Amino acid sequence: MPRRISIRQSVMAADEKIAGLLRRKLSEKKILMLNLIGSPGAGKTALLEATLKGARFRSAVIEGDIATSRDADRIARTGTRAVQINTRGGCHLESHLVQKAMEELDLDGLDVIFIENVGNLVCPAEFDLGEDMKVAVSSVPEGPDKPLKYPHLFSRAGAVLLTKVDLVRHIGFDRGLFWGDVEGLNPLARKLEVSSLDGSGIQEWIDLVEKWVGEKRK
Ligand SMILES: Nc1nc2c(ncn2[C@@H]2O[C@H](COP(=O)(O)OP(=O)(O)OP(=O)(O)O)[C@@H](O)[C@H]2O)c(=O)[nH]1
Ligand SMILES: [Mg+2]
Ligand SMILES: [Zn+2]
Repeated sequence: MPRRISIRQSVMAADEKIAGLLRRKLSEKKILMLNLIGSPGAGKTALLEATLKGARFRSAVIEGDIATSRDADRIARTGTRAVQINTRGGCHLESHLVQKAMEELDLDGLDVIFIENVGNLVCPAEFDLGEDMKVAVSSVPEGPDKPLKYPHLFSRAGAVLLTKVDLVRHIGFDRGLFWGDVEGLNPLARKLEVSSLDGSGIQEWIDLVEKWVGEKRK
């Protein structure tokens, strides 16, 4: 049993080392990398589609899914370069997978790499992929109680996005509870409400990413 623990620790250590290498490379190339994390169906790909249609910065997307290239195909239809990683059962992305995907990208022409992690509110929060920031994506139909029930992601995220806010008038949502709990866990996180369906909040989100791109260039 102790042997098993030590193997796991060495795998984790190797992965952290790769994350460090990726972070250095991105820093050299002045590319911002955002790691989007949220439940299956929270609206991560829809958010990316809306972002890429409206953004002026040059982007690429790394898609993480257990199977299929459906999300990468959706991103490619916006005219943005997308690389699909299939984890074949793995419930989160690890840095060696991101490293492989990055080899497929022409880094010289890029301002931002968006990673869409495997749909999962739990373990993706534990893994460093070399990103500048984890972005928590939580949607209205999931309910407002999620931040305190899944605190690791919400407390580590640099930004928290509440998606599908167009649905509030149909199904209700206690915004006070949701944002109060996020604030309690993570007062420094940027907090935004968006709808990829009606476009509300999307420009504000794009402006925020653009500001981060500017900060990374300096
Ligand atoms: N009403 C509404 N529906 C949305 C919105 N964004 C996404 N959806 C719907 O939610 C469903 C899931 O959206 P996706 O963008 O595929 O979600 P995802 O988080 O990428 O899902 P996985 O990659 O499977 O984890 C789709 O049926 C979308 O049409 C939104 O802003 N409002
Ligand atoms: Mg998706
Ligand atoms: Zn996992």
